[in-house]
Amino acid sequence: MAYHQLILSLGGNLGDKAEIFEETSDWIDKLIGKTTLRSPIYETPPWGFMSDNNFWNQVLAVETNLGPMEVLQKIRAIENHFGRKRKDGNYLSRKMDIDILFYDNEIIKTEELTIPHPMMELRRFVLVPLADILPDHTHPVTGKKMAEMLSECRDNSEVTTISL
Ligand code: PH2
Ligand code: MG
Ligand code: MG
Repeated sequence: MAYHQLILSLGGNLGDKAEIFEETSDWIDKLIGKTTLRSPIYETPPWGFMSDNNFWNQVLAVETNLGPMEVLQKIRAIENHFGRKRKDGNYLSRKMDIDILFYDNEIIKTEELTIPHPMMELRRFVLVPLADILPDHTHPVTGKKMAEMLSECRDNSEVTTISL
């Protein structure tokens, strides 16, 4: 069966982040597919809300034979395992948030799911790790490469590598 290329953004700012990122990677492997590319992990300030807890962020490329909605269900199962709470319209601190950045070159807009992720161009915490692993990947809507999106991004928040 042909695999689909899924690009995921991982982020969390609560709990033992090293353990949570490692456990998340194991869950992705079991429930979604094999990780083929893994960016460094970055420490990043909370973007779009106030919190005393900095985030860790990372981007992964995963081969999956699941469809986009099935991937979303698995992601929710993993986030729920880490006690994810949701509140309409506001960002909350969390142990783990997994966002779908791309699913092949598909463009999807439903109530539940928008792919490519609509906020990625505004966020250095996404674009820096994304350009690390996929600098030449082309955005299916804007036609821009990831390295180009990063160089055009106005977000100037400080994004620093974590060495584990
Ligand atoms: N996720 C958000 C909102 N703000 N800030 C950082 N630094 N990292 C995130 O992953 C993040 C955020 C919404 O999901
Ligand atoms: Mg998110
Ligand atoms: Mg999310």
